Amino acid sequence: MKIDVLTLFPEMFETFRTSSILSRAVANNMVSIQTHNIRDFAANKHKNTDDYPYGGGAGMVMMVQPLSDAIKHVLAGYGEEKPKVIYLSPQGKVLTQSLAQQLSKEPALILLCGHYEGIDQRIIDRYVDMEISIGDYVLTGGELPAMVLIDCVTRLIPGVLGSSQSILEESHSAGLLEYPQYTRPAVYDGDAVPEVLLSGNHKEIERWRRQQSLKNTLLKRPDLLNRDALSDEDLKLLKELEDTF
Ligand code: 4FV
Repeated sequence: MKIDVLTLFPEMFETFRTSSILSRAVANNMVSIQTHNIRDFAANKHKNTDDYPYGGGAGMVMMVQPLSDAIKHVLAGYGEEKPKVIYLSPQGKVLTQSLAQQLSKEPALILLCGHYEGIDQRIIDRYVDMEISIGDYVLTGGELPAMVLIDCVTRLIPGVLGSSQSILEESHSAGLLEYPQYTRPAVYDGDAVPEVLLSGNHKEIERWRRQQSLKNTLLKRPDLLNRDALSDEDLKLLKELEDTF
């Protein structure tokens, strides 16, 4: 996957792109992340990229010319198949695991990072295919949301993560939260790992983990628990659980 990021702060992506799983994916040419400094495309004498909002009001707005030329420059690098242009904004569709799965199938993405009060609406009307929000709160810029999106999307590209198995089991992938995890030592400061996990009885372990996922989801994110989508086995586990409450 090729990812082009349009930002006023390309340096923010340096450490991000060279750390952990992402750096390996980049090294294995499974992902390429190219940052473009929007200010490099500013055609005004002072290289300004923001200006006062028409109609007055607080704050500044990112100007249409630098953004438009930056987007056109990146799009010029693509043939027929244009990449999806995504603007990170609080007005966007909230990012979820299923949206991340959908985006992980795209050959290329262009991510637009806003700042100040936002960007000139004409950029959204003319170039933006999708607005995405990482959550209902306001940040100072779109860079962190862009990194969040890159992280959760690229790790879903087959081969980027060591085992695809772990993706299938993790929270949100199966619609349930994950089960508790433990590793050595078996007892720490008097706290022991649940016996079943040391039993080697994989059927029992699977059953315990499934019940724990149901329990975590019921207690922490009941909004995620769609009983109609649960198997009879899960409903039995859930009933057993609720009987203990
Ligand atoms: C945001 C979010 C976000 C709004 C004004 C940048 C800021 C500033 N982006 N999910 N939440 N963006 O708060 O994506 O331009």
